[in-house]
Amino acid sequence: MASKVEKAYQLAKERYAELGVDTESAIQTYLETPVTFNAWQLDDDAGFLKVERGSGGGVMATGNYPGRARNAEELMRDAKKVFSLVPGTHKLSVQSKQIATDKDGVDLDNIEKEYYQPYVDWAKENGYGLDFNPSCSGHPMAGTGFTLASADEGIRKFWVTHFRKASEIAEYLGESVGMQCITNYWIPDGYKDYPADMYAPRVHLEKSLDEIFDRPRRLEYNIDTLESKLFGIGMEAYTVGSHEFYMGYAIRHGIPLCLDAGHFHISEDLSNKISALMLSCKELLLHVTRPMRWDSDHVVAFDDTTQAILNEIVRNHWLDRVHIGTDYFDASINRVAAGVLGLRNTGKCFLRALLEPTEAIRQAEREGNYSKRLVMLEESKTLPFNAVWDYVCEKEGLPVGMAWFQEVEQYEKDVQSKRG
Ligand code: RNT
Ligand code: ZN
Repeated sequence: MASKVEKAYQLAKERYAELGVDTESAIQTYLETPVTFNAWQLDDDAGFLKVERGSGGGVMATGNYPGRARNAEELMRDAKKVFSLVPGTHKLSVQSKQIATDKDGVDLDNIEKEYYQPYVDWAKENGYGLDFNPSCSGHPMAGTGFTLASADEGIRKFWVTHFRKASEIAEYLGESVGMQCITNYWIPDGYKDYPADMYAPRVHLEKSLDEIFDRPRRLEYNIDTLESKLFGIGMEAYTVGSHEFYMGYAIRHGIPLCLDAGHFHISEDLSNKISALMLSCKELLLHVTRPMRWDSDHVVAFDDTTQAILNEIVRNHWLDRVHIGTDYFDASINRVAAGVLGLRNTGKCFLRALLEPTEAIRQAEREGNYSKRLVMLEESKTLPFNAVWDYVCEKEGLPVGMAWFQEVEQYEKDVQSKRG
């Protein structure tokens, strides 16, 4: 006998079919397309290096909810729990500082691929992919506020070495896992107050990037992407790696950009930037996040801005050129719950985008019938999307509705609450 969920799905499927939408193919695309979850939600961006942590670095996890992952083993366990409660193909974006080794003396300029081998084994065993990023925040060598854009050759070289090594490791991750790795480069560099020279640090950054990319890269295994930002904590006046800086560099060198939804002025619309950039960039990486008043990285919600971003990629069939990743970290609630919720919300927006009767709406637009376009866009918001989502969860053997939360509560009791 068909379950309640199944019956609701059959009715929804008919409704969508009347509008020319094939729910089965939408579900298949949804399940096959990788979505990356940011591992720094689970360790509060702390990393596992034994070197003394520096302050600042432009980002900060706020909240002191107990039970964060204190090492790679705990991190993988938590990430696996997250993935087990979200339908789809999963990738974990690991930071270079999240080393999976106890070895003494490991620092960012001497990382080796074996320090990440446990992630490779874990990913292969579970059918996940891996993404990567070189991490600057909180490191003592970032203490002056400058890394790749530093005027100090010692500091600049340290970071160039780190980024070059990280890029090679990322290729190794992609090659051994069998799914291309996507790496995001983000550096905090900038000034708290207005500088007299905005140009020189950008010249240094350009030189560093040239040095990092000056090696034969194995793009089939990894692509590096450049992530700009308007400002960071403690860098309110000036950020070296601004949007214009990286856009220029990316286009000149054929390197993909990473667009973080929190890295623009709060009234700017990220979805509107994608089609403009796709004329000049072959590929993009997205950092889906929820900026509240500023780049606060709240847990992704099922909201209009996230929906608009996913709509844009799906409407234009860019799933092979625009890579979907998340970037949020909330340390004031259970981190696994935060992980599941943000990822499910990203997934819901993705599936809902795949279910939009886009062709019919575009037809109204081409005919200049903007009343009809608006009516259709509004009507499509209340189509029986949730019946399809529930069905995907049930079909994939996952809890339906908010039953996943009970599993997280149990996990908290059994695992996270026992951490010191
Ligand atoms: C920081 C950027 C960047 C980082 C990661 C860890 O503001 O958003 O994406 O969060 O590289
Ligand atoms: Zn980001």
